[in-house]
Amino acid sequence: MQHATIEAEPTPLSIDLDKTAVVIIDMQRDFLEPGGFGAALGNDVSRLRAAVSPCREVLAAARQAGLLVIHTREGHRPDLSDAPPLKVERGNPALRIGAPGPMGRILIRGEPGHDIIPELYPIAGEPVIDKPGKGAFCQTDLELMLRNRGIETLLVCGVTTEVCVNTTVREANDRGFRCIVIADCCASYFPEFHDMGLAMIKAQGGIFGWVSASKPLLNSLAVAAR
Ligand code: C5J
Repeated sequence: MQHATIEAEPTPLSIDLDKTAVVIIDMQRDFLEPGGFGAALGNDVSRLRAAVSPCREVLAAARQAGLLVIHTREGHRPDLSDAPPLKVERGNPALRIGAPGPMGRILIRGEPGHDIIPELYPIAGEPVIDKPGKGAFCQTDLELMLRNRGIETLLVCGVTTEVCVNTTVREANDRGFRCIVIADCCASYFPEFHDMGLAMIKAQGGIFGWVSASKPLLNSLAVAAR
């Protein structure tokens, strides 16, 4: 058993690294690059880039420490059979889920835009969870994978803070997992939603979880590795 103390809000935490996984949410071209789903919704996708470099550092440290790393991708089957019509039918028809775009059909599995950005690309052995919704536990085998490996704590990174990160953290919290959201490894198209999304997680004594940052986490992982 290898413990690490993590500086976090609302309280510092001691976690068992053997029971800890890094979960990287939806760092896909469709959300981070022009011409994808995020841009189709009218967002300035450049706002999400701030999370890439801290995520890379955490990913490298997690791999070095031998932590389980899980990646998620939001998207749908090419025939849209797993996409709720109400999700598809929103917005400009030319820019909807399944419409053709510069990175292939928007938010469709197997298309270039659906894939994870090269900087954070999974390596062999890192599970990739394809999810049809915002939460990573909804209609996926994520919970089964975590339970089979005895995971108790999730270090959560990714985009967007108030949508897929928050939804996943709430789902995880209700299932009894301890979530530590790594603030600078997350980002939103709306800075104020990023801040509020993190505030909501750590409020009321950590009602959904804890919030830390990449630097203290990297320091803790380095200490634990000695
Ligand atoms: C959104 C996500 N923003 N990954 N998805 O629709 O947060």
